[in-house]
Amino acid sequence: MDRSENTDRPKIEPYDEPTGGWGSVKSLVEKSAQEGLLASTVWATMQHQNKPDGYQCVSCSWAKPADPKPFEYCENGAKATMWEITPKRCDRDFFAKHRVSELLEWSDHDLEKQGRLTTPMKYDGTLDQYVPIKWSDAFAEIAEELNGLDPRSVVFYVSGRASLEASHMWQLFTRIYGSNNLPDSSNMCHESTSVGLPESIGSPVGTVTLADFDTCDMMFFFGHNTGTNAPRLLHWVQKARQRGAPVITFNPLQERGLMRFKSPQSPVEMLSPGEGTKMSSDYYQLKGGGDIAAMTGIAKAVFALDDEAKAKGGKRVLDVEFIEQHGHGFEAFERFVRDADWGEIERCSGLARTDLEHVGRVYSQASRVIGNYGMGLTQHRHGIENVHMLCNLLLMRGMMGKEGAGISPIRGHSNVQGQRTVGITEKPELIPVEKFEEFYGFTVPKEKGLDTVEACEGLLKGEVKGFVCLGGNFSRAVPDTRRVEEAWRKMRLNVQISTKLNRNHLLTAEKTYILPCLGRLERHLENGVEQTVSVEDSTACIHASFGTTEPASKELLSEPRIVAELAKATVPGKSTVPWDEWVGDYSKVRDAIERAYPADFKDYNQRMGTPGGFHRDIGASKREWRTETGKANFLVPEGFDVDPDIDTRPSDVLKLLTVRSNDQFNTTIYGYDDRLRGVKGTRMVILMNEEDMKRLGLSDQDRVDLETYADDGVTRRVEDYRVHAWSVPKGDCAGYYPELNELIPLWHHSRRAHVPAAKSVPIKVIKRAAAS
Ligand SMILES: Nc1nc2c(c(=O)[nH]1)N[C@H]1C(S)=C(S)[C@@H](COP(=O)(O)OP(=O)(O)OC[C@H]3O[C@@H](n4cnc5c(=O)[nH]c(N)nc54)[C@H](O)[C@@H]3O)O[C@H]1N2
Ligand SMILES: Nc1nc2c(c(=O)[nH]1)N[C@H]1C(S)=C(S)[C@@H](COP(=O)(O)OP(=O)(O)OC[C@H]3O[C@@H](n4cnc5c(=O)[nH]c(N)nc54)[C@H](O)[C@@H]3O)O[C@H]1N2
Ligand SMILES: [Mo]
Repeated sequence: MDRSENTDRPKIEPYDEPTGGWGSVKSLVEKSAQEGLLASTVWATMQHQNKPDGYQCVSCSWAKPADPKPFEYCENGAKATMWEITPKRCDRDFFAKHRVSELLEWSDHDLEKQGRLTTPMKYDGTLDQYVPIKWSDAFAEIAEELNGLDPRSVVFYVSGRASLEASHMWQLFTRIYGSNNLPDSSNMCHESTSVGLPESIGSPVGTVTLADFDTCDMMFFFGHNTGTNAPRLLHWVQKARQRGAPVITFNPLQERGLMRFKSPQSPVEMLSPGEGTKMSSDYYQLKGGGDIAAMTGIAKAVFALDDEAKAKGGKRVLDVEFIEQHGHGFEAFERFVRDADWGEIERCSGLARTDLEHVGRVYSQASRVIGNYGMGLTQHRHGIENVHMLCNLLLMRGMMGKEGAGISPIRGHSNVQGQRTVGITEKPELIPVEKFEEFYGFTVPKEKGLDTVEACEGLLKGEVKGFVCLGGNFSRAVPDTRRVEEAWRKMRLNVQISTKLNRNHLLTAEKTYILPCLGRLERHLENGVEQTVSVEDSTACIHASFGTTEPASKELLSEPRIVAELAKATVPGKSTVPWDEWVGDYSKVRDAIERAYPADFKDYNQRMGTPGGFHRDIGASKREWRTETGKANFLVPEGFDVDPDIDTRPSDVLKLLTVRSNDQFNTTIYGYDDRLRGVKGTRMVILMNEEDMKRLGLSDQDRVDLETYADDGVTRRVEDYRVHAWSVPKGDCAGYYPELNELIPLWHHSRRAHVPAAKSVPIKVIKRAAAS
């Protein structure tokens, strides 16, 4: 594969500008020019972004306010929009010119850069090329293939962008066909949340809405790169800072967004000199994986302050009433924290006791606290325990289910949370099985399906024979790239419903199809009537999304239409789902969702246009704990080590954190600059602590190979990376996903949630012999 670089002399220099600001504006102007987009087109489209009567951004899932600003979008949301409305086309002429083996040498960036897919295509092995196929033939052939396979050997992957309507139809189709193999991108992302939060508080999603962000008096950020991955949230952080609320951040890397920010929405800020708002009142570069230790230290400080208050007869620091009325398991948690040794806490977190005591004091003085977190907590062997621990920390002070307080998992894809809500899950116990059976006259398979890691294991064992993907770039997003790619090509069937060409399309199976679809920004006409879709944001609010732009090609079909046609061809007569009626009027799909999930979707069609969306029925937001104990559970971790099964003791083993740049959306690489980290022209860098570099005999710009340190007989290696000294804790290093996924062993994942532990990969950095 081509290198993820565009110059021979990449430049890396510290970026000390604020996030937002003019850098952001400049980056957008450059991107629109590269896409060949007229400023007027971009402008006209973007005015509708994240508006109640417009479309919901296809980038991240951050909440959409009821009273949007004139420009309710960020640099990265705008890039995602431009990437979708690009005038470039990856059409039949393109495929006629390039053989698949040639395209396999291209980089991710160059593949997607070709523009929107326009025509259904089928791979022709004798030509080694994709050739056009009629839609009706594609559906008939895929149906025949599916019916020739055991449903348990076929996987129906969903990446988190498809609408609630398309997703609900997709899971029904999969189950009528006979499988619960419904992994989605959430399996690589917030699954530690989906498993951990219900155990703690009885809700699979966060408890806060934007109203809480407006009234909180303190925030925590654990392991989220807000400036790149949910930049609109920075406005709420900035407002909180301006009203004096402390914001305390824990992250091994110094991420600009949570350090300095200038709002591009504010002419006054943009035109004034200076560094913008200081976003985190305190920023702690803890060791990767040190969060349980750090949170234990904070909790220990809170207990000590509470002891003092009690002794003096003052106001308690613990919320004793809350703990008594709502808590379960508090005593065991208290014992764990009180018994914890400060030396051990300092060693595992990499932070000083005095710092954690300071955080404990600040926390003790606040009365409405939000705990935000991202992949830095979820993508570890102990991802679930990380989530439990943040709940414990909030619960001990009653910071749950009251105004201005609660837990805030910052979700990724723009509808990833919603897909789970409407039935995308491999676990049948999470769906209303009896209702589906009663409404549609078919038997839902009861056997648990495959999640992402299990689907990969199935591939490696040769048991998975077919993959049908509703969006995404599965093989590129998962661990153990080389092994998964090899196994993928041995399958019988590969079907990709997509908007852009990516590497997963090039891993051809015996039969391979690309089915191009409309994007969310485009008008969906069915029956001559414009259709509307809907999505759920990170704060569990549901919004309508109206497509406004002209479709990229006349041949494109909408995702609901493609699902319906696949279902009609594959499982005719096997259920009473009125596929055509639903596709002719998406409001009928919403009626069906409301019937299946009445509490969450009451008056769905009427309410989905509500500015700011309508909030789902989240028990924990009202202090209703839908847990087995009926209480909010304090859950005690086994210990501080996030990777108990990995031996990182050898002195030349480092822990690799794989992260996103400011110029990518997951496997979609917009460009090679990570402006907010000052890395330009390359993604093939490994950012290391200077002392580690010295210790390992490395200097800046040295060329190195990276190899996974694991004792499983598999060599995992990437070559010719460039070392760069960086502000990162000793023993940790960082680099970019997805290029480094080759280094993650498939078995290295959160133990119960199966989220790949992409934030703690044990590697060795090996200096290359100098070129002669
Ligand atoms: N522009 C843009 N926006 C996106 C995406 C994108 O690719 N581009 N992707 C979307 C998706 S699907 C998702 S899931 C989200 C992801 O958004 P994030 O959750 O921000 O994901 P990452 O980029 O992986 O960054 C994780 C952060 O955690 C830190 N970290 C790593 N290890 C640890 C640790 O052990 N402890 C702590 N406390 N911190 C740690 C890293 O330094 C990094 O700052 O963003 C969504 N939004
Ligand atoms: N090492 C490492 N690995 C990771 C992560 C990490 O932090 N580190 N993060 C993980 C996370 S959080 C996630 S969410 C996954 C992401 O995994 P995926 O969701 O599978 O990947 P994406 O890159 O978002 O998918 C991009 C493709 O989606 C298609 N697409 C875009 N828009 C649409 C649309 O509207 N409809 C359809 N049908 N297709 C569309 C395009 O063809 C595009 O090429 O990666 C995971 N992998
Ligand atoms: Mo994600």
